[in-house]
Amino acid sequence: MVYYPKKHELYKPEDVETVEVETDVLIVGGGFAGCGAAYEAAYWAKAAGLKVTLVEKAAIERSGAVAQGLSAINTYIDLSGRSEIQNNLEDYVRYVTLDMMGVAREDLVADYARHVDGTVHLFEKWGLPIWKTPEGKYVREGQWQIMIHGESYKPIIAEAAKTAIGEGNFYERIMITHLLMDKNDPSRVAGAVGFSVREPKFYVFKAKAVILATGGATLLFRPRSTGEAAGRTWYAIFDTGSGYCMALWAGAELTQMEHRFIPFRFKDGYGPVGAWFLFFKCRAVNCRGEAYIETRAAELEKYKPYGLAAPTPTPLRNHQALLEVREGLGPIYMMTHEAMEALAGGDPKKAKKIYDEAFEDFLDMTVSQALLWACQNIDPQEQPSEAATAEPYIMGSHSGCAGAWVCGPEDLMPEEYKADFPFIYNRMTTVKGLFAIGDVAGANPHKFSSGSFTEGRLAGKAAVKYIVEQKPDTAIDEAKVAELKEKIYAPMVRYEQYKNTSVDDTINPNFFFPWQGLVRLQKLMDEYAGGIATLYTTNEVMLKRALELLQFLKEDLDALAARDLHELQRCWELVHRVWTAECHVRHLMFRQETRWPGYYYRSDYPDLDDENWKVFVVSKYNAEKDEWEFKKVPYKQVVEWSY
Ligand code: SFD
Ligand code: AMP
Repeated sequence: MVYYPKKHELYKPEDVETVEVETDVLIVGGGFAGCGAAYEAAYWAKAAGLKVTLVEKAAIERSGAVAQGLSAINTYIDLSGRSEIQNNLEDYVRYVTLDMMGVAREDLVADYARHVDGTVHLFEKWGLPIWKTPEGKYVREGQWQIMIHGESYKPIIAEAAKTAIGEGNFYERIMITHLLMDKNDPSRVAGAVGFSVREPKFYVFKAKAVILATGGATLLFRPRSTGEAAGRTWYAIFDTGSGYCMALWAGAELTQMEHRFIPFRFKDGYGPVGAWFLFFKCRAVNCRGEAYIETRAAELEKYKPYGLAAPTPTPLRNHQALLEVREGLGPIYMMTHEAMEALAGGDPKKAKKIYDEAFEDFLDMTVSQALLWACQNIDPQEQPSEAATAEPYIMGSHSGCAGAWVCGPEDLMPEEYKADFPFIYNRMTTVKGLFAIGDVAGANPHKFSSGSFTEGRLAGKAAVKYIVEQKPDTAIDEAKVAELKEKIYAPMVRYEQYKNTSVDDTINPNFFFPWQGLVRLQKLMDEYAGGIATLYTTNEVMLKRALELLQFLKEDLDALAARDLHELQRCWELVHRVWTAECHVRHLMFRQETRWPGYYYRSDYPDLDDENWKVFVVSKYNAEKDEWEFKKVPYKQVVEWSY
C-alpha cells in the first residue's frame, strides 16, 4: 500500500494484442482449490476428449494462501486408521456445524469430508512430508489436524496440478476481471476475460464451464499493521474477492456473506495459534495472568446450545478474549514458555526438540512471526508472546463460511435446496456452467488446504460431467468483449490523458490511484462495518452510512488511474474488493441478530435468535436493475448427530 513511483508503462487498448484461448473447462485461480480442480478435471476430461485450462494471476508454484507453506493439514478425518486419532463423519459434521453456531450446509461439509483423506494420501505420495510417530502413524496436532513439514506444500501440489493438465494449458500472470456470459443465454457462463500483468496482452478465454477458485477477500478492512508494515495480514493479500465479485455480477446467488473470520493470532506477525493451543497445550491469559477461558466460562451459557460445545466455537473463543480487551485487561498473552517447560518436563533433549518444533511452526507458514520474535528479543522458551484478534477476512475455507450458494451432491443435498439450481451438478452455482470452490464456495467451512483441494476435485469432475451431459454450445458476444477491453485498460488511458494537469501525481482532480481507493475503503469498513475500530461492533445506522460511502466510492472507481500493468492489477483488485465489501455490508444489514459474537456484534440486535435466524442468508444481485434481493433458506440437518 505504500506508494513508490515507477517508470510509466502505458498501453492504449488498441495497441494491446488480444489472445483468444478456446477450452472446455476453465479454472480461474491456481490456489489449493484450483489445483484440486485441475488435477481431477484433467483425469475425467481425458476420457471425454475435453480440454482443461487453468489461469492464475501469479505463479502457481507460490501463489495464494499457501504461498509460504503451512505447518499443519487442518482437515484429516482418518476413516482408515492412519493417524493417532481415528474419527467418523458424524462427529466431524457436528464439530463444523457447532463451530458455525448451528448454521452450515451439512451436505457440502459431509461431502468434502468423506473424500478428504484420499486427498491427503495423494499429497503424501507426491512428496509432502507428514510427521510420523515411531509406530508410523500421522502425528495429530488436534482431533482433526495433522502435522506436516510444509514449507514446500504449495510447490508440491502445484507440480501435480500442472503435470495433470499439461504444459500449455496453464496461464500465469493473468488477472481475470470479468466473466463472459453466453450470447444466446445470458444465464449461462461462456468464459472469462483478463489481462497479462507482465506484457500488453488481453486474454479472452472461451469455455463451456468455468470454476471460480480465486480465494477469499483480504484488506477490505483497515488492518492493524500501519506505515511500513501496511498490508501485512494473516491471509493472502492477493485474494481480493475476485470470485465473489465476478459471481455476483454474473447473477449467481451468494450466501453467508455477512460471515467473516476474525483470526486470533500472535500479535503483529499474525502467527497462527492452532499448534500452540492444540499441540503445545499453551494457555492464553489476560494482563493479570488469568486464564480467561476459565474465568469467562459462564459467558458461554448465554449462547446455548452452541456455547457449550466442545471445543468452544471459534467466535466464542474470540468473544472471551474480547471481553478482556473491552474491560481494559489486555494485552492477551500466549504463555509459550510455560507450555514448553511443561512439555519438556525438565528433559533438555526434549526441550530442544520442542524449541525446534515451535520455530518450525512459524518458519513453515508465517516466517515474519519468527522474525518478529528475533527482532523483539522474544525467546518463546523464556517469556510469553502477545496475541490479538486481527481485522476481518471474508472467506469460505477456514473458520469462515462466506461464498457462492452452490449445489451439493445429489445423494446428500436436501430436497428443499434442489429447486434453486438449474442443474444438479456438485458445486455448480445458480448460474449455468459456473462452479465455485474453496474460499469462493459458501456455507461449508473448515475445508482448509486439504478440503479446498478436495472440493476442487469434486467440482472438476462435476464440470466435465456437465459438459458431457448438457453439451453447452456456448458463444461469446464479441461486442461485449471489445467493450470490456476498453474498460479494463481505461485507467491507463485516463492517466495518459490527465497526467500533466497537476504537478503531483497523487493530487489530481481527474483521477486517483488504487492505493488511495483502498485506504478509503478500509477506513469506511473499519469505522462503520464492524472493524477493529469499534471492536467489531456495528448497527443499522452505521451500516447505512457504510453503504452511502461505498456508493460514493463506487462512483469514483471510474476515475481510477494506472501507470503500469502492476498498478492496473491493483485497480481491478480494488474494484473486486469494493463490490465484495458492499455485499458484506448488505448481508450484515439483513441478518438482524448477533449469531457469531467474537466475529461481529450488532448492537441493535445483540442476541442470537434461533427462532428467526437459524437460516442461511442468500443474496442475488440484478445487474440490469442494479438491485439486490435477499432470502432466508432454513438450515437442514443432513447427518445424524446430537448436541
Ligand atoms: O494455521 C486469481 N490455511 C490453513 N490450512 C491448513 O490446512 N492448515 C493450516 O495450518 C492453515 N493455516 C493457514 C492457512 C492460510 C494462511 C494464509 C495461513 C495459515 C498463514 C488455510 C488454507 O491455506 C486455505 O484454506 C486454502 O488455501 C484455500 O484455498 P483456495 O484455493 O480457496 O485459496 P488460495 O489457495 O488462496 O488460492 C486462490 C488463488 O487465486 C488466485 N487469484 N487468479 C486469477 N485472477 C484473479 N482475479 C485472481 N484472484 C485470485 C490467487 O493468486 C491464488 O493463487 S492456519 O491459520 O490454520
Ligand atoms: P489456527 O492456527 O487458529 O488457524 O487453528 C488451526 C486449527 O486448530 C483449526 O482447525 C482451528 O479450528 C483449530 N484450533 C485453534 N485453536 C483451537 C482451540 N483453542 N481449540 C480447538 N481448536 C482450535
